[in-house]
Amino acid sequence: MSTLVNDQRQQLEGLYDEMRPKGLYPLWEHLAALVTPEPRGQTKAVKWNFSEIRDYLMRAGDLISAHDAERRVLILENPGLPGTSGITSSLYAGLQLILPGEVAPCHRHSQCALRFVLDGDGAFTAVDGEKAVMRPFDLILTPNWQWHDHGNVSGKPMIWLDGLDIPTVHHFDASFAEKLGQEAMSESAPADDSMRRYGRNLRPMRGSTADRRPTELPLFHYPYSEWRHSLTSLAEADAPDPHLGHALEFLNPANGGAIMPTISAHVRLLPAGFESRGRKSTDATVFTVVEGSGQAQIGEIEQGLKHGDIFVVPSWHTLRIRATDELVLFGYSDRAAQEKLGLYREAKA
Ligand code: GTQ
Repeated sequence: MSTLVNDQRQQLEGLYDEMRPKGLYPLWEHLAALVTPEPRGQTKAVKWNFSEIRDYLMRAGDLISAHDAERRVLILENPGLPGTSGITSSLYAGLQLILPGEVAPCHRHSQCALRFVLDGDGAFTAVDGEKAVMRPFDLILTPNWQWHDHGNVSGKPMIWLDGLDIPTVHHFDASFAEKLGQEAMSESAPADDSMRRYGRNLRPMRGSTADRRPTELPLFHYPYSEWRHSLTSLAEADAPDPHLGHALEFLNPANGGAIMPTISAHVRLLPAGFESRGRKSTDATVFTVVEGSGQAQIGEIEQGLKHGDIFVVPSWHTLRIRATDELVLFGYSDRAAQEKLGLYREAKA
């Protein structure tokens, strides 16, 4: 626009002034910011530490019950996305606390959720009346519109990471939610029924869990004992991928695709001393450090990594990870959604 002569500029500004109240704007002033040659999001490469959040969460636990809060959760909001409750532009993260004897009452909503256990052992999430016993570093899903309640029958506080697609559902203005009206749903199946039927790359030929759960998403529990065993075996059998380390994606056994329509999740193991090559992708990813320590370079930002850290790798930021000791990470992203929309890209540095 700088080549325009003053008079022309003035006339254009006059035109803009007249149009603005009518909700009309010149694309030629905005095009470069709207259709960018590469992603230019506001999501920042930030990090939280679990033990610090835990202290705040326990203080909240003294002040409000899980029942009164409905969900007693501290939201991890990205400082680049103030007011959105998003940890990335499409995903949400929170840490949820359930104290011994408490129940987070049964509800369902359009949002998909995953739970990744960080502290405590033996609480449960019930999905449509089927309980999954939650052990450290287990992954549990509550797919959209499934009734779910959480209860802590163990003697210790239970804390997990909630990963939801709240900003995505908000973006589409497609949020519905309802409460069951009773604390817990009555049991519809024995605990771990789905895992027994679908958890080992098999599926029942009849009498299926999918008779009462959605056929397209029969499994909702991926125990640490199993995924860690798979990672160990992979690491013993193979050299690490130079960009990812040893990485395994959690799959939906019904179709071999991502665990939920909007969220993908994976784990990766980086051997002690391993340094990954740079890689970037369009799916901003939320990671938590399950085991070990190291260093992440995320674009221009360096983050030290230790057990309990939760950190964000924004879209199209090159990630390099150095493992000091054997490092095990869990990560989730909106890759599942982006692939369906034809948006997903990745590049190696
Ligand atoms: O457990 O259902 O962190 O509905 C945010 C919204 C957890 C849940 C969150 C939710 C839940």
